[in-house]
Amino acid sequence: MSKVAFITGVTGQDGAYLSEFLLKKGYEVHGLKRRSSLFNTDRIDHLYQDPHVDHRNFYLHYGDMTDSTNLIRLIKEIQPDEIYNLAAMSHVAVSFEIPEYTGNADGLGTLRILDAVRLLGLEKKTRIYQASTSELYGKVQEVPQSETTPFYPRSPYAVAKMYAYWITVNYREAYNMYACNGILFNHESPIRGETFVTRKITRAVSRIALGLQDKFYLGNLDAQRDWGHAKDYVRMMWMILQADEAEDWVIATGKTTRIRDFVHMSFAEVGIELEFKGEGEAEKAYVVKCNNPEYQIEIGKEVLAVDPRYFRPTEVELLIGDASKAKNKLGWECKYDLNDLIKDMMTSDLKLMKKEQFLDQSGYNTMNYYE
Ligand code: NDP
Ligand code: GDR
Repeated sequence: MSKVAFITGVTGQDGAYLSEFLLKKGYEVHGLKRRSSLFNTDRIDHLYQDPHVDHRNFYLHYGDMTDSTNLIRLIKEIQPDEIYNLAAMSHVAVSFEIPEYTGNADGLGTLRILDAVRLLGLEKKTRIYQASTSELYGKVQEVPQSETTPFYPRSPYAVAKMYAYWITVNYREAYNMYACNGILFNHESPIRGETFVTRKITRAVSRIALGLQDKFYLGNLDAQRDWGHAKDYVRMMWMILQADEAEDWVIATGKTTRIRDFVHMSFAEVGIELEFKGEGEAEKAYVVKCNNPEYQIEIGKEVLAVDPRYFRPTEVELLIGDASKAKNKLGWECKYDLNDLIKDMMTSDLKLMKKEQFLDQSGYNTMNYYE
């Protein structure tokens, strides 16, 4: 009998990679997807199976983290061996705009999953992975950050995730459930949401190199993040649920990089060298050299400016994780470093933008919305 997994947030970056990973391992995978007015399954369309054929191993169910009865009914039907609770309003800046919804989906949503398992008497059968986050560390208390570093959340998102973290620990201790927090540091990929900073950069750099866009805008260029590749991190989610004991785990690369250096490195992938001038809100980046004749870009061109509208009311300035526990006890290691990650993202975005360039040159309107 194959194991059965239920993934909330299946249409997101991690949900898509985790589905691929578990299907390869022979799991039957069930995913929770939201109803939307447009198709929202781009990232998992290659896994889709026609519901009219027999012997499927990938199923999608409509649902929402804010709907308890929906979650109880689905978990009752699916009887999962493992639940990966990845669904969340995951954008830190947006959580300042929709704090109540964020608390409901990200905080109470986690309670709904845990309580559904308890209510259905599945405590002994079902193992639960909770997508916790390095955002819990927030205002720097200690570096590098490990499982014992105190939390100091700095956004409605992080506060909601802090509730989710502790309710997971509480259900483990109160009801002897196998429930774990993976405290994952930032992880990115070619299918990262377009409004997170890494993907915003790799998309904009590709468009600028191909002449589809002149410049782009960012907020805080000095924040530092510990960036890994999502493929490495979903493998770890699975490893966490295979451990003998239910525990909480930090997953990180142990290296941190400033946003401005991610910008430099992404432009370097297309042979463009930049110089940053000015300070704070007046800071801008200009092209100083182009080593790749494929890209016709003017020397001295301004390609990046700071826009304070991307500043956050409270910022997380420095994240750098210590994943020694996961390395020593679970044998986890990253296959990708930051250079590999940027190469992967730039290769993919250049390919996508070349399609856009073709449409543009053929007289069709292409994307004109930037966030
Ligand atoms: P994404 O934003 O790419 O995906 C989030 C998923 O949650 C999407 O499938 C989204 O659906 C779904 N979702 C959002 N709200 C609801 C809701 N109310 N009900 C049901 N589904 C909902 O996030 P990632 O894949 O990057 O991250 C996965 C999880 O890990 C999230 O919980 C995130 O907070 C957490 N995390 C992420 C890190 C990262 O660096 N990527 C680091 C640490 C933690 P739709 O597609 O319809 O929007
Ligand atoms: P983060 O990721 O907030 O760390 O949360 P994001 O990529 O949004 O921001 C990283 C840093 O970049 C700065 N920044 C900008 N960010 C965005 N999105 N857009 C900009 O224009 C911009 N300019 C500068 C930010 O201020 C910040 O310091 C991600 C999410 O995946 C969470 O769900 C997850 O929990 C954490 O990572 C770990």
